[in-house]
Amino acid sequence: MRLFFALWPAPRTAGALHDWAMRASRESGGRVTHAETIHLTLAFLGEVAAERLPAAIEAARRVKGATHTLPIEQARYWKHNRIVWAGPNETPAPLAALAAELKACLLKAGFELEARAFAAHVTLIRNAREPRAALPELPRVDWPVGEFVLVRSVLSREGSSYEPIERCALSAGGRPRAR
Ligand code: 2AM
Repeated sequence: MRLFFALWPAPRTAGALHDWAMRASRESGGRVTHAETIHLTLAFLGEVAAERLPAAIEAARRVKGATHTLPIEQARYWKHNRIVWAGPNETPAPLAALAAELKACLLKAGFELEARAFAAHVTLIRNAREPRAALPELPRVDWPVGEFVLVRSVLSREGSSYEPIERCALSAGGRPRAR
């Protein structure tokens, strides 16, 4: 099965991003991500044997991340993969820590991950062309992050569909730092 870990926004956040993407697609064309499938990937596992699923869940449960707010402040076009994405100007420290700890737990559990660094981005339009004019201004979006999700991605001719497998709650203080 094809697995990845992600932050999944509440409908209000997803709706605001989707509405913006619909307007932005006037400049870029392409396929706008449905509101229900908008997400921010934390770690991409790719194809994993079904019997390894419990190990992925166990690794995720070891992660003690902190709840935080993720501001979506910039939108850009990436030529190399033809997407329009939105994300924070700088990755919030609790999000960077969450992605790093998750990666460490997955590696320890024997999963293979891509070497490339974590880049906090939300893909909002795929198969986009370079926007002809400036993208519309983003609405103010402060995404409340209270959990992360292990997701199964099922590819079909209509695109990917996503099935949440396990939700892992973050806590207000995260893990108390060792002194
Ligand atoms: P993207 O949004 O930038 O395309 C599910 O495929 C999610 O995992 C997508 O959000 C995708 O990012 C991300 N992802 C990261 N690495 C990937 C890879 N090598 N192949 C496919 N998707 C990947």
